[in-house]
Amino acid sequence: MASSSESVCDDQGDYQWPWCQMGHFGINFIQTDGSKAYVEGDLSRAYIKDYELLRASKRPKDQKLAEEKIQEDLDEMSLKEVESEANGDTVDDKILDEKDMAYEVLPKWTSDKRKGRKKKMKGRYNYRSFNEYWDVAYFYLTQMTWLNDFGDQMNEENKEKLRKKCEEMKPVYPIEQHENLLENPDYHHVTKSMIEPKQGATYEEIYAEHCELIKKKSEVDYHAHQTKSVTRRCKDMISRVKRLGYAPGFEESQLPSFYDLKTEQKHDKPLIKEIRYTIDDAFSKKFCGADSRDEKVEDSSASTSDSTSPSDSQPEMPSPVNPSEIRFNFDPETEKYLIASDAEKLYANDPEISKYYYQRYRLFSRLDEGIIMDREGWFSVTPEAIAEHIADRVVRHNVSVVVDAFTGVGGNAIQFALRGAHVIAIDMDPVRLKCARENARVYGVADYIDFICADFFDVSATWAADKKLAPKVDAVFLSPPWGGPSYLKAKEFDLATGCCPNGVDIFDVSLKISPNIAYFLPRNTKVSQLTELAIKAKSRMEIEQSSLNSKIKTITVYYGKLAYREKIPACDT
Ligand code: MGP
Ligand code: SAH
Repeated sequence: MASSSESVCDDQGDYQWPWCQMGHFGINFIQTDGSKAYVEGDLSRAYIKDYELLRASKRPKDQKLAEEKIQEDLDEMSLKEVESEANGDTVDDKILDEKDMAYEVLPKWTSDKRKGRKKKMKGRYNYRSFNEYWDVAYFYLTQMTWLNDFGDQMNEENKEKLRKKCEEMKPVYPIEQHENLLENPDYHHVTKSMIEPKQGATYEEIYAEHCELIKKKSEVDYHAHQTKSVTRRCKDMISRVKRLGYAPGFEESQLPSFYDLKTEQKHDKPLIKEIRYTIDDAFSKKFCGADSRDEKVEDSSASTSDSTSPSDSQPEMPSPVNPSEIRFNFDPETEKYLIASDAEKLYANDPEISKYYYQRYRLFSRLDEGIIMDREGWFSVTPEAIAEHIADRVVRHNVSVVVDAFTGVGGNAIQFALRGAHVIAIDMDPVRLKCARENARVYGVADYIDFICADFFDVSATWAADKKLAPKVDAVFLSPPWGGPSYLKAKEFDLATGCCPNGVDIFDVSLKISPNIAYFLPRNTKVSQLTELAIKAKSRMEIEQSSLNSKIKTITVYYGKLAYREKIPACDT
């Protein structure tokens, strides 16, 4: 089901931060309408570090503690470096080791021939068809069973000769049921019991019939074995993907249990289809109905107002205003509640936000130069180093116009612009969009960003309805609300019900603008749902974990030409 390519960290030198392909997968789907689809993609990880920004953000009373913690981390890192250097390893070797570990946990294609890694595992070879198996096994199967049935009629010398020849011709990877035919009672008296009543048959006729019978029986056993092995590999895949820190999106218990071999032997139809269907069914469950978006918008406003409502202890913040009355120029007098460097006082009794305040420079390294943010901005802005990396991934040769569909306070839009893209920044919240514009000014890139205060769904519909209004867009970046900081409470994040608006609808709408999509999501988002989006996009995909100082913080899923495929030339800057 999965394999890894030959080269190691191919693009590593190409991105600003070390990047590693953790594994490669290919999944066959049989959808509920019976149609087939195939998705190929990669699991990857970006190793981003921002210790300096984190260290600078700590609260004074925590300073000593923070220094010690960071020092510990740094010591541990340098210790590891010293240890691995002593072993002759380089930093690349360390990533290589991690990749190798990932490689080891992911199931491999049988054709994958990594030097020195191929182990002979009995019964583990995956033949492409029964015919392929029969080609390598027919001599052993027909002759050994002939010996089982008619050996008593041969002299000892011939018997021994045939037995030896059979052992020589035994396939390297026989299926489990064929491991030891001499001892397997199922393969004794197969022909004898059926043919003996036919009086007067010649040995040639009996032999021909014997071969037919053994072929049929072997085919049934072969399919039973394949089904069992697909189930086992799927279970392996699920648990190994979990071990890499992803949320597969379905449980091992959802896979069918091993079937009753006795009953199955009555069918001579390949069973592999059935098991695939069951697995794919788990992938291809229909998402909520078409109206779910409207519900979500309502939910979203509910949860937004919830999550943004100032806590009792907070200073009074202005009540919502009519968008038509919004001024897009920031007024430091009337809107001082937005000034990020003053947030310590503003959110003193709001632990949810003070947590972010004490990481403030990792959000915006230039925070003290006039950055502004509202409450939702604090917990949803993309940490600067991650946003920088995403921009590095997205803004390459052929990407010059990026739509940031959920701009928020501008964490990503600013980095796309700094990287040289022209950005169309959309957000339906006028206050947050104002923050984004002011923040872009702080970073000197406001002139490279068009700000549109609107619902992304309306913008997309308008562009789709009138092509003359639609700009030429190279890529769409999506970072919608995840329903507030509680998104990690559930074991797995559901794209459809967790995002507001519905994360699947968002993707559908984005596809109308560009096939090149980067989707910024919780680290516990169901892989199965992300894969389903790739079917819609008819594209490859890459699920990249952002490891920030060794903690997997978020994921970014790339579709279309943004997904890892081969070395992409870096931007000429
Ligand atoms: P977090 O909730 O701070 O997780 O979010 P963390 O750091 O694992 O929490 P901890 O309690 O384990 O320390 C991590 C990052 O995800 C934030 O810095 C944001 O960049 C992003 N993020 C979080 N939320 C709730 C949202 C959201 O609703 N929308 C978007 N686009 N990003 C979010
Ligand atoms: N990446 C941003 C954070 C985005 S938070 C940053 O780094 O700052 C998600 C944003 O989506 C919020 O600002 C919210 O107002 C906006 N949003 C929610 N629904 C929207 C919609 N339908 N259309 C446009 N923006 C929307």
